[in-house]
Amino acid sequence: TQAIYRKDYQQPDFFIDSVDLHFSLDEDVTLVHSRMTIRPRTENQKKPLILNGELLVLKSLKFNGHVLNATQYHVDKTHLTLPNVPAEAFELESIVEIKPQENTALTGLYQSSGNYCTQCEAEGFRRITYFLDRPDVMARYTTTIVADKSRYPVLLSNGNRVEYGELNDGRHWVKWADPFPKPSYLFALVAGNLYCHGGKFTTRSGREVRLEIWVEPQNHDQCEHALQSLQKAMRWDEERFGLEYDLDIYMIVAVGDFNMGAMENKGLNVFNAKFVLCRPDTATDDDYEGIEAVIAHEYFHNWTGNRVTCRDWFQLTLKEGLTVFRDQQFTEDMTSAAVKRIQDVRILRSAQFAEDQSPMAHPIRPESYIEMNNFYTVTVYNKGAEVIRLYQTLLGKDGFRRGMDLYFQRHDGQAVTCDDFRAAMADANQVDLTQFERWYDQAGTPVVEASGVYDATAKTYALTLRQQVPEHLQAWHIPVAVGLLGKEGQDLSLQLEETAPAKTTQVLELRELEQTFTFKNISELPIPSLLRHFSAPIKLNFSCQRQELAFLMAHDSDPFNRWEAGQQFAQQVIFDLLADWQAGKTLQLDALFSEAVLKILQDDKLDGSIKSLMLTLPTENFLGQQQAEVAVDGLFAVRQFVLKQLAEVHYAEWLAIYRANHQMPYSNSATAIACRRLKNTALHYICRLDTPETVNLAEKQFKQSDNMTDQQSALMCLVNTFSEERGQAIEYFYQQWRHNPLVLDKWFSVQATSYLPDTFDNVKALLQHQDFTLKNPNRARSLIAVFSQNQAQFHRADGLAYQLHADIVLQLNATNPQIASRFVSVFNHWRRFDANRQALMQAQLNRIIQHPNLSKDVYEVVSKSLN
Ligand code: B3K
Ligand code: ZN
Repeated sequence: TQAIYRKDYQQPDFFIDSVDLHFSLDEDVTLVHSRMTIRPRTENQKKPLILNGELLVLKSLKFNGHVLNATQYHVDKTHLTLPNVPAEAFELESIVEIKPQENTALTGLYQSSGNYCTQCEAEGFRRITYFLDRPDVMARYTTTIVADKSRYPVLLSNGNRVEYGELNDGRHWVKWADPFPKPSYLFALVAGNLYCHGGKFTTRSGREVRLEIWVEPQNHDQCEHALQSLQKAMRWDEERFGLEYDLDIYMIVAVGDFNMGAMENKGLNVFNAKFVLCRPDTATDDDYEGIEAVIAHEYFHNWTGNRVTCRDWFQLTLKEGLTVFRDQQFTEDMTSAAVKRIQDVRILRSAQFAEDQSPMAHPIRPESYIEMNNFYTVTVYNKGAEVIRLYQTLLGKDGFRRGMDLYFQRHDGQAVTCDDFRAAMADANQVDLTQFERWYDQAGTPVVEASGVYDATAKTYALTLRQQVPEHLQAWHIPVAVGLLGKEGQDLSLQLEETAPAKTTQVLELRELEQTFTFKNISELPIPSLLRHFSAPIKLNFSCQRQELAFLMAHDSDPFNRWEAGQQFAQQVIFDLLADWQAGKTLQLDALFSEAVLKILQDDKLDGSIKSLMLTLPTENFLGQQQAEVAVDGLFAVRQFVLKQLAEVHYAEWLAIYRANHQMPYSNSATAIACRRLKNTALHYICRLDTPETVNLAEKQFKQSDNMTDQQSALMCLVNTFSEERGQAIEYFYQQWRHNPLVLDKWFSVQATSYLPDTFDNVKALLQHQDFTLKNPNRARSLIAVFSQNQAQFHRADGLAYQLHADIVLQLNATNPQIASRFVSVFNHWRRFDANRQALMQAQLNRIIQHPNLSKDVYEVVSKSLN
């Protein structure tokens, strides 16, 4: 449990140039034979060779062909040390035994549905063989896999298949060679009985690449969307960034047991089946979009991550922030830019801003860690992506592209740092990005206050921006995109200098603590639209009247800010009602808000996806974050009140929208998706009334739909009613889908998201269900993680849900520490609640920290939380 610090980085003493691996896979013990060529970094150095290795049983060790005896090396739980090695290149050969069948942590080599697969990032390769398991050691790999042919007909690894053959004992073998040097975290191996959905892609330089999606045979009919997503991503990266794929084959394997979404191993991605498999009747529209985005993300890593990798794990955002930004841009181009932007900002604000407010807050480039796997966070990923977006906002799309080109020109084949990336952006555009480093080394969400003064005689509008910088920190470099609206809702033309070109959106660069920007020739009192398209990951405070919010909500030409105005409006309304609720007054919905919602409902020009987002209230979770102390019960009650009021007041409109969008036959086009989103948003409002009539509508959709989006939405509605149909639908869905694990996950999730008061009891009962298991991460998340986000039900005042949650964390701690650590993180926010809940959560944290054999993963999170 020792922390590792960024400032302590040192170059490796040795490099490994090549490694030849030989796996003999067996149900009992698997043998891993490795032969490495190793070279000291500097001439005449006298350093011991210290290799990483965990849970390995060393069987033999040879140095330049000679067997070493036990006095010549030292083995402990985490390392193999050779105290005396010569100052020139040498060969080291080892044989170790491992037991993948007992690996429940799902890192290193493990089994899923009887097949073998690997997960090496961040530090899993050391559970396979002794190695310099760090990203700045890049080697050429060859991999031979030997296994029983009938049980493991398919044997895959990175690169190209170069040789294969059969043995006379029923086993066969395949040898793979990867021509690109890579860090160990990108190694992969898969062996099993798998079906291949094949395709191809011709690169813009005319090379043909074979594409293969490997899945368990029963899933053969759920691969086409994944294949098409891959082809789209490959084309897009050529067009947008000039980046072409570099091997002759690209493989994706879907596995049922996986700790996260997917992994970008060179030429052999391993995916959580959830991000590969889909069919209209089993996967929702959001699942389809998720698959396209994750397939693209892993593909984009081939350049941003694999060709240019990280020098050390503190640099993780170098590849993750950049790759998330790239996949966001891809999705913006493939679907709707505004919808995607709103969705991304929602994630950022609900999860990342919350992380910034928690004891786990860290800069996108952390300064220290105990367990690296704890730093695959929304901060490193999603705030990291926002920081990359800032470069593009400051430099323009072309300037950003110039920076990317220079980055690849300088660093292809290298393991580099975030500073190298920033330098490429600065040098390619001849700008000074020194101050920009604050985004990498300062944690927390910057807060900016804005205020404006209109001078009617001078015809100027002066906007003052002030950043609140905590004492130990320095001012950030913040681009704030600004528009000004005239009385008719039109964009005014904006000019800062007489000579500068006028624009309707100006990007202001805030670098000082306080700056005033004066727009000229403004002939009427404007309504400002600030931080358009959320041009920086900050909190912007600008006091706005409800009339102005309603105006922006109806007119802003920036779709993001139009949505944003609606959210702010809703938030004001909810907080005012909360004050009434707390004072015991009767609640009454603000008429102006209700009218603004009606305008959105009736706006024919708005696409259904945007409209749904505009008709969705901020979550309890998000609202709670805006409070000094989360008012769990009050927020729940008030938000339910507003939803029910909107449902009742506009009932006729909801019904009309429902009917108008219901008949559309299934397709996965953007238009069809938009219709389903709008229709299902309407259904949710309608079902708030919980009358026989509304229940009937949901039930009809539930039974008659030909696609999972509609079926799941209807089920969700029914689960929140007190009807008889509720139980029937739950049972019907179970019988229909009990043999499809990904759909069964939805069945658990839907029940865990219910806002009815019996949800905790249901969750407890579901833990005992024959199909529930903590061994499978998707299943565990579908019930436990989903329930822990159900604010009002999870944060019950009696603390029973906390206790149950802690029990589960302790169970998982022993089997899968990565998942345990993710789950325990809900308690990070304990200090934001009332005294009673604080005490209850703290008690569980204390119980966990006193547990013997706590994993590094859980220890790090809980100890920081209690600190
Ligand atoms: N790079 C992997 C994440 C690995 C997580 C290790 N605990 C997936 C991705 O970001 O693409
Ligand atoms: Zn990634």
